[in-house]
Amino acid sequence: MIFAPATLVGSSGITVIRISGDETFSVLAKIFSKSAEEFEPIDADKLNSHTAQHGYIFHAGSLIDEAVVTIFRAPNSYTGEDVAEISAHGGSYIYRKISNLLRSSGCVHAEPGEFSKRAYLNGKMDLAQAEAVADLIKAKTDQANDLALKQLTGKFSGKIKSLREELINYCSLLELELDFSEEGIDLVSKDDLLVKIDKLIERFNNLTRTYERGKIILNGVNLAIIGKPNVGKSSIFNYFLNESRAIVSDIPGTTRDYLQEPLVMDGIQYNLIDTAGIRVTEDIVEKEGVRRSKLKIEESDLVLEVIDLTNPDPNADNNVKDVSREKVVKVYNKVDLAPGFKIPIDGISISAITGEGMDKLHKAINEKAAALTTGSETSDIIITNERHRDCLLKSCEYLSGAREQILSGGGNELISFEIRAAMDSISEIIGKTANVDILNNIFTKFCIGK
Ligand SMILES: Nc1nc2c(ncn2[C@@H]2O[C@H](COP(=O)(O)OP(=O)(O)OP(=O)(O)O)[C@@H](O)[C@H]2O)c(=O)[nH]1
Ligand SMILES: [Mg+2]
Repeated sequence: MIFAPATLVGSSGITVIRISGDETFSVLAKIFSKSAEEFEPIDADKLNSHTAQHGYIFHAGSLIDEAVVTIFRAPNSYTGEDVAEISAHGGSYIYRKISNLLRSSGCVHAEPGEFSKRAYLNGKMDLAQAEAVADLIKAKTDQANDLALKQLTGKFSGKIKSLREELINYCSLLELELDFSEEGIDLVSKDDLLVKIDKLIERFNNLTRTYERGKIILNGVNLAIIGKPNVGKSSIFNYFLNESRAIVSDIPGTTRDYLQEPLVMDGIQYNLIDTAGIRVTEDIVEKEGVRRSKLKIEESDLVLEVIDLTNPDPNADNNVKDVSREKVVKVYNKVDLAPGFKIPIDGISISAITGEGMDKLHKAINEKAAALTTGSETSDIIITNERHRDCLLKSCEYLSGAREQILSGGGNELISFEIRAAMDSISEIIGKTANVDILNNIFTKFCIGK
């Protein structure tokens, strides 16, 4: 039997503690009483599923808390096992008391994602749906939430299942034909099969291509603010976050390491990154900072190239020479000091101090980010998970193998072998062929209590 807090523990109205396993209700009977005066054990068999029971938690005859317990009897629960959810008062003291009580009654603290893992193992959801639970919790925007919901409600799994069935169908026909080989009966036209496999490869490739977009929607657009020291990068970073997060000073080289903060603007999630000013330096720490800034330029989806209007660097573009133009937003900062300075037209002029031009900058960034998150693909399903993408790529390789076999006149066994392997690879997405390592890798990334 496992237990874990399903809500954050601390100063809050309530804390929900979830228990799952065979003995859930007999444990509950040992600690839960309908009377506050003294401990009166409840009859665990009389706790009907999908009811909320009001009562009191006791430990060795002493009252710990007043609580409501929600009852879910197997198999109609999240995990498919008997589940009780104790809604106790918030606060770490009460949680500690109840968790000690549960431990002494034979429960063990759940591993991260263990409830969802049990739900998967008990057939309550497939692997892609279980992964969607984690994505839903992580989602910060409408788009990310929609994608996770599509996956959670089985739309994505349905698509994978139908692709899988198509492959099973081809294998069955190829294998059946083998049984009739002596009679020379042709059940499958190899030309037709080739056309179908080509179509499948195209569909898989289309799905795989959606990953770049899906990843950005789910994890956010990485937006790095880069430029020479003292141009105002940290000031812009703080302006966007609306707080004094990064140290700002007129000493060039103030920011030594990059800083990263989440930010949602116009429904798009960003990971905003302030970087160390790029310059040639002998200072070992600053050198490392500059190296990291360059790395961030490579890793980012968008780059904000900042130039000081009052002291423009003619070689500034060198820092982004390897980045495609669609990814770069060029800004001239300190426009409030503009009188007397020529304002170039190849960028947006802003002031991180007065806020001038910030609306324009905001719009330019959002336009570029929107282009990254809205694609031209025909598929209505978007892949957000690297594991799913890898399974599809592997499957495509086997389909290409089947294609080769058909073209080189390979026998039905060889063609069918490749198609079966392709099928196994996509089955891994929904967990039909996933091994223990894959499961552990997925569920340990979940939060406690989910
Ligand atoms: N007048 C004016 N001053 C600014 C503006 N933006 C930044 N500054 C000033 O410029 C100086 C440098 O700003 P920072 O934001 O620390 O610059 P940085 O690019 O992060 O510098 P490093 O961390 O050293 O690379 C500070 O004194 C800021 O107050 C602006 O729009 N107008
Ligand atoms: Mg800085």
